[in-house]
Amino acid sequence: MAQPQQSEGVEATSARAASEKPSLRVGMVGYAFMGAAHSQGWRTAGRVFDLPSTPVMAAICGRDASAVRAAADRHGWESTETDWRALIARDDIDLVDICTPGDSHAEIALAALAAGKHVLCEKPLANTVEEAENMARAAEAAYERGQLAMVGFNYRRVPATALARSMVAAGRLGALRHVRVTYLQDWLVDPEFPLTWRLRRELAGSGSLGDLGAHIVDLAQYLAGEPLAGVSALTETFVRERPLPGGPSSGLSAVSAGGTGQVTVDDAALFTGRFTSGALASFEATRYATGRKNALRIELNGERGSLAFDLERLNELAYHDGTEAAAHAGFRRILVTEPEHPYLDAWWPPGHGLGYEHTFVHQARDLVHAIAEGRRPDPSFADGLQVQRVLAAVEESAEKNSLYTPIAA
Ligand code: SOE
Repeated sequence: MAQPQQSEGVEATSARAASEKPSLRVGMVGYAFMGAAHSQGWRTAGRVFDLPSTPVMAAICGRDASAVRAAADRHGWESTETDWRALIARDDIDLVDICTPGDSHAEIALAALAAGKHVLCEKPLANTVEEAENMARAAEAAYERGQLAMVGFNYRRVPATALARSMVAAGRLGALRHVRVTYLQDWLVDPEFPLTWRLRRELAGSGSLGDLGAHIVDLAQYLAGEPLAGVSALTETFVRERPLPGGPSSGLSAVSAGGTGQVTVDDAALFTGRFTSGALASFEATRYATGRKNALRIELNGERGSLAFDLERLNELAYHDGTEAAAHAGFRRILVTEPEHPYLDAWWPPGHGLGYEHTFVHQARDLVHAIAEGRRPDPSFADGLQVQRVLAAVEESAEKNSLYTPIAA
């Protein structure tokens, strides 16, 4: 590659470098909270990381023409579509990013894979195990044709959780004994909060279980490096009737209209689990933990040491080395902001931390690399299916009143 002229400046240099790379043209379906988060990922990944191809925000799709136009302008998408089938039919789209409620994940993903596109699908992968099985099967067949399909468990992409994974894999904890994980939010505490799509089983599949439980099941299995073998669960719906929503909801807020409707999902899910190695785990997912906004905490205890992570302090990882002399052993804080840490060589100097949105930048980065290298994406649709099976086992166990429920292989 020719050296840039001194007078070109950084922007001209990076613009020229970008134009020499192949582009990866992205079409995204959905433009609410997750659509905005994924937009940040696609917009930023190629500007921060040296990627093998350049993501181009080619088209964004939503049913409301003026709302999707506004989202395109706000987030920087080149064009809009109001029908996802039209988006998938376009020759100039390489990858379809699905940020819709769970009831449409399977249909859109299957159509996109059949049309030869790569796919990124928000979590949970689907609303049912059957849908997830179809998606995983189609993804496997598509992989043979050179297409990749990834599920968006973005909390794997916090530098501190990625570091934790590498420490577990390197044996720093030894044999795992316990995984303790909670994901607590409080946006449903008010019984007048309207009945948005996240509270309707036919749209969301389940409640806190699929929304938050899916994240912590994936993170626990990812960090442990092994799957759960069985679970025992309790679920509850605290507020069974809510006001109907009065218009489009954004993020985790909504306005109500007249009338009320039935909540058809769980409000909270509490379960224990056993990993295949025999390590024990506990999980709590709720949107009723008053005062907790986005509190995902996980602790792993092994025979040689322990690790603890708190999403509300996401630039830190606590580590206890159990092999040190008792007199000076104890949990210490690793500030995960060094260039040696995962993802951080491309960001700010040490001590200048990252936030929630960076997980979506890292997700886009990792998918672009996997596509260029023809590597199976991580997490794959098969991983998403496995999480779906755990969620189904939790529901089955709760229905049977907490009997230990093995997970189908
Ligand atoms: C709502 O509970 C929510 O937006 C989840 O759907 C996301 O996956 C999580 O990252 C933040 O909270």
